[in-house]
Amino acid sequence: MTQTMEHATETADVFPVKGVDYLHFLVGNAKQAAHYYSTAFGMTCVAYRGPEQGYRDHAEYVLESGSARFLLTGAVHAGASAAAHVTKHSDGIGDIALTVPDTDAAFRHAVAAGARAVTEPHDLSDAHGTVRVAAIATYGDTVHTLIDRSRYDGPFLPGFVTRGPIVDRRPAIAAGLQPKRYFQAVDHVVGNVELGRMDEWVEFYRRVMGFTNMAEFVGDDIATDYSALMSKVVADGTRKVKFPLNEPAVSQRKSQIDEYLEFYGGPGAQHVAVATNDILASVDAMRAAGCEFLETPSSYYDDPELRARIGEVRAPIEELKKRSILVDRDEDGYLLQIFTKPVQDRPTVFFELIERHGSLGFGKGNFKALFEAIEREQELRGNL
Ligand code: TYF
Ligand code: FE
Repeated sequence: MTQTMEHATETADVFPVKGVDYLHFLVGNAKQAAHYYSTAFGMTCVAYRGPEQGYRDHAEYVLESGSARFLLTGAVHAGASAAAHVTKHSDGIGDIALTVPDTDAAFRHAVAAGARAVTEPHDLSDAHGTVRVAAIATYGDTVHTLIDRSRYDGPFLPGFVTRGPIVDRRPAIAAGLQPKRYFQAVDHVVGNVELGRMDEWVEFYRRVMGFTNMAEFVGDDIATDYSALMSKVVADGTRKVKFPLNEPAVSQRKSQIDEYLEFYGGPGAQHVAVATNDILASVDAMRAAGCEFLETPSSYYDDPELRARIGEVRAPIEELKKRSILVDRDEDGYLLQIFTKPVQDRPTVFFELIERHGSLGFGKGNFKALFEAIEREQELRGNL
């Protein structure tokens, strides 16, 4: 009886989400960014809109890899809104859009719970149908667009036209030189917020979206020892949408989060983790295309404690070592992960590739090695 009641309360989701709809990158040069995400990330261009379609302000490219979708927007004149975002932040993520079953209900709930309204619910239509969109503000200049696309079957959103791949990877795929897809989905999107404000944002996602705190966190103990950051993870009821939130921790060194906040010009999305089912092949292809990854010292792999802890994983440890791929294991299984260096000149947004084998965590066992690698980069930049 109690069981059933509890279950009933849990499933009465106040803010149901189907997943991350797209990540909106506002960039200085969308044409070149689309090329980079095609070549270095193996993504496929599927849609476009710009001046040719009567949109006078921006050129916008939609790239996909499995269910992961990036919208890349560049200003085509100085007064366009993307230009202001880029002037302040450089290339960055302005919108973490969520697919919802009912835009109006989600928006109403969010605003009643204290979220700032950015765009009131409205319809967008073209020959492919109608989508209903609205938007609310989150940390910094970042927003969450809320999209119901159940009545739409076009290539992306009304106004966009179908556009083919920017590079033809078919010969390389056929020759076995490149994986068909380097990743299949967005696993999590991390936000950096100001010192002392992490708990407010955890509370925001609880109140506004009904997200709950996942067990994984970086608390005071780890923060003071080596990480110089605190972190908590919020997720929707299905755990499909996961948002870790970081704040700087007070320590002797300058926190990597402080560095981000300084160079981004405020809070924002720090990294996007994409889920891959073959991290070795993906890393090889991305490296071959010029993507840079953080390096892991060989001592990480030679540590007998690590070897004992991780046990058997699906690839020989030597193969992971060659590529700087990290391993972590918890009670549910294990994961393989690796981090890129920042993907623009500012030390801000970067990516993570993650291959999960049961583990629902974020690589807690790797935090020390990872944060030391990030600090080596900070030092090279003169920001430590
Ligand atoms: O998403 C995570 O929690 C992991 C670890 O600045 C992490 O990817 C946490 C904080 C950070 C970099 C990586
Ligand atoms: Fe991560």
